[in-house]
Amino acid sequence: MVERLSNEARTAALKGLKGWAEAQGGAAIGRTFVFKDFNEAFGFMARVALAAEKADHHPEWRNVYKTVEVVLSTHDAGGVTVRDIELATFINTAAAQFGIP
Ligand code: H2B
Repeated sequence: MVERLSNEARTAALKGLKGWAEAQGGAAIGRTFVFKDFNEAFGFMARVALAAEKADHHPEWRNVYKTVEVVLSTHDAGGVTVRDIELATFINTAAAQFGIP
C-alpha cells in the first residue's frame, strides 16, 4: 500500500502544483476549475475520468455548469499520497489543454 505523505512532503509537493491547496485539514488536496462552458468542463472531466480509471485512482468532484471542483485523497491511506500528486499533475495538464494555466 502506498504511504501517506508527511506534512512537509505534502506542502513541498503542493508548491509544484499550480492552483492546488490543502483541503479537509490536510487530509486531501483540491482545486476548482472554471471552464468556458459546460462542453469544455465535461470534456475535461471525460479526459480525467479515463486516466483515473486506468490508474485505479479516482477524484471526488462536483460539476456545476462550467465549474468543476476536484478533491483528491487516497482513502486506503487516509490522506494524501504520491498517487494524488500524480493525478493532480495530470489534471493540470488536462486543464491546460482547455486554456486553463
Ligand atoms: N481512489 C482514490 N482516490 N483513493 C483510493 O483509495 C482508491 C481510489 N482506492 N480508487 C481504489 C479505487 C480501491 O478502492 C480499489 C479497490 O483499488
